[in-house]
Amino acid sequence: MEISKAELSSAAAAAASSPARPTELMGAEILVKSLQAEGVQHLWGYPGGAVLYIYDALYKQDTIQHVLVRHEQAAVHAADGFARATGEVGVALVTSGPGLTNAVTGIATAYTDSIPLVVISGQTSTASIGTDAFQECDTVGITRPIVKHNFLVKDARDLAATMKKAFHIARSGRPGPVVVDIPKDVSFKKAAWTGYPQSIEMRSYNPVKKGHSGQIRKALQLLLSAKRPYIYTGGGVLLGNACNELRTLVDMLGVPVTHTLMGLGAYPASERKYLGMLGMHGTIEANNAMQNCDVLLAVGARFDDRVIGNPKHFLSVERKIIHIDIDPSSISKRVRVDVPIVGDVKDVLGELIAMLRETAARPDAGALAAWWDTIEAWRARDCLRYDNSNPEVIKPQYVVETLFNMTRGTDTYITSDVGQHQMWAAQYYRFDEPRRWINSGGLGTMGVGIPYAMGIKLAKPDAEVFCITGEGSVQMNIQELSTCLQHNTPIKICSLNNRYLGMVRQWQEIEYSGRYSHSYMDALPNFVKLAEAYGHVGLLVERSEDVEPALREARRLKDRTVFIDFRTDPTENVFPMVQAGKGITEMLLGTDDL
Ligand SMILES: Cc1cc2nc3c(=O)[nH]c(=O)nc-3n(C[C@H](O)[C@H](O)[C@H](O)COP(=O)(O)OP(=O)(O)OC[C@H]3O[C@@H](n4cnc5c(N)ncnc54)[C@H](O)[C@@H]3O)c2cc1C
Ligand SMILES: Cc1ncc(C[n+]2csc(CCOP(=O)(O)OP(=O)(O)O)c2C)c(N)n1
Ligand SMILES: [Mg+2]
Repeated sequence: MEISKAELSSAAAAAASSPARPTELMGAEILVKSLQAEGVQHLWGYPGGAVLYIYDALYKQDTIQHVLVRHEQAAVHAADGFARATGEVGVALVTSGPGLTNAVTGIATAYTDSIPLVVISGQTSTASIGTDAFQECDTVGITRPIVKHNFLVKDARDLAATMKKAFHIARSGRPGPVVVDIPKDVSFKKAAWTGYPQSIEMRSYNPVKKGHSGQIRKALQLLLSAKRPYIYTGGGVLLGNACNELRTLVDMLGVPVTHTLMGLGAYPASERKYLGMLGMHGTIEANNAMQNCDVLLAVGARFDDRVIGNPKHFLSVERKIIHIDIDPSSISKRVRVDVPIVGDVKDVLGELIAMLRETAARPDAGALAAWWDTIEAWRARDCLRYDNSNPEVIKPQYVVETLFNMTRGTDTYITSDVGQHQMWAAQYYRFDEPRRWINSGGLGTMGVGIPYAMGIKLAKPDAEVFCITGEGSVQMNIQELSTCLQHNTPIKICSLNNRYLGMVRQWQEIEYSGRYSHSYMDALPNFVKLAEAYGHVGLLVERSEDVEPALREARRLKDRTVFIDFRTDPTENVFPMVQAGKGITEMLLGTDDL
């Protein structure tokens, strides 16, 4: 089998003019042809016995670039980062047994944030399944709770249709990861190839797109009658590519808007109508507006516990809630809502805007002005202010702010890991565009930062990709620095090195009376030398005045991966903070509140 770019385009032309002549192909070849038919250009993976026929088929084609990672977890994270930044389905390939179990964290991470992935895993041959064969594991069983769907392909004749289904399920409705487990003999056996299916029928899977017009009209009436309206949006607006619709709606109504950690960039952060992120580390104005609004429009957001805080406190006030979500199981899951609308956010907001255009009615201008006055008073407290007066100490917030000021308006992607640095990145980098902020929210997986960045850089070679990380998280997938070199994905790693598992230390300080049990990062490597050992550039920054020059130097070295080890204030905490069990307006604003 030779599947070249030239063959692909002539095959497409031939398919359009005459019915395809069946040819016999190996399962592995059918798989590769299916990926090509899906337009897959990048694939992250790691070989092993059960997938060697697939690797052989990949060897004989030139349209899909395979990236050899150093750990399967990173393969899935890289595919996931690619999917988050591009909106396309990310694809990863792993071998059976340990290959798959290594991929589990990546799959679960994508699942909790509703990211479309197809993960292909090798499996032991069909005849040996269930015999404790070498590198056998129950992939379908292990991944069942962390996938949107999974398949075990038992016959090469089913491969093309299964791949078609897998891609369709991953990207439609509420997106999510799909695992396709392929036994070795299925990738070896031959079957007739009549071309990739144009369409597939799945009677039991028909996600709703269009919302109920009656419910949308009710929602509009509520919004128009509101005295203190508020729009709270989440990852669903980005996943549904509905940022233009959101922007139109917010601007037509003139109402305040907030985003969850997963929704940053949906509405430009530099606009006044944006109140900042809400939730555990949200701004005063975003959280107070959430509690004090009289009509709340929730769009593609799932009322996470980090967003509403103590549910009793959240529900202790009267407000009407409208909830738009494509997944009926998200609605009234954590908070009972008044106007549920099941549908795709783009369709529903489109219809809402059309109805709004048909009427001259608008929210009461006087009431809205008073609401804005209240909000501005909250905003005036400037809750993200921090003390940057000591030049001997690098404040982590300052690093992020400086990076934002330097890259503002450019084609820049920011990935992060998990911890305090993640929250500072979310608070101080002001995202004006969607899909520029790539992080793990639901599972909170340390170790995603580098793989996310290298996945994005491959898809967006002309963009600048920064990974804001911590010295704890970055060590969880640091081996991928090697992949970055081999596959030429130059990224910039900004490690806010506080020598602590800072987020853990912060909780121990506040909730465990300062008993710092195993949150100190001792015996750290020399990150500069480590970066150099991997063939990259390492920079050490210990003074505030060197932050900007170091970032400038990293950007100047366009084609190099640069690791900047910023030695930041070890005891800085993330504020505002809503403690466990507290209401979202009961925020700690600084160390004085402790
Ligand atoms: C250390 C740490 C601190 C955190 N602190 C905060 C915090 O302060 N504030 C905060 O907000 N989060 C915080 N998080 C993240 C939090 O855990 C959740 O991941 C996040 O709040 C969930 O965001 P979301 O509601 O937008 O849901 P997502 O997980 O993004 O879910 C998206 C929703 O949209 C729906 N949807 C998907 N596609 C469509 C479509 N096309 N049309 C309609 N609906 C669609 C889905 O069904 C789902 O219900 C923190 C995480 C960590 C690790
Ligand atoms: C895989 C994994 N293990 C443990 C945790 C719990 N956890 C959350 S934040 C954090 C500390 C992160 O430390 P670091 O990367 O240095 O970031 P900092 O908080 O210091 O900015 C830990 C251990 C996690 N989120 N993920
Ligand atoms: Mg740290």
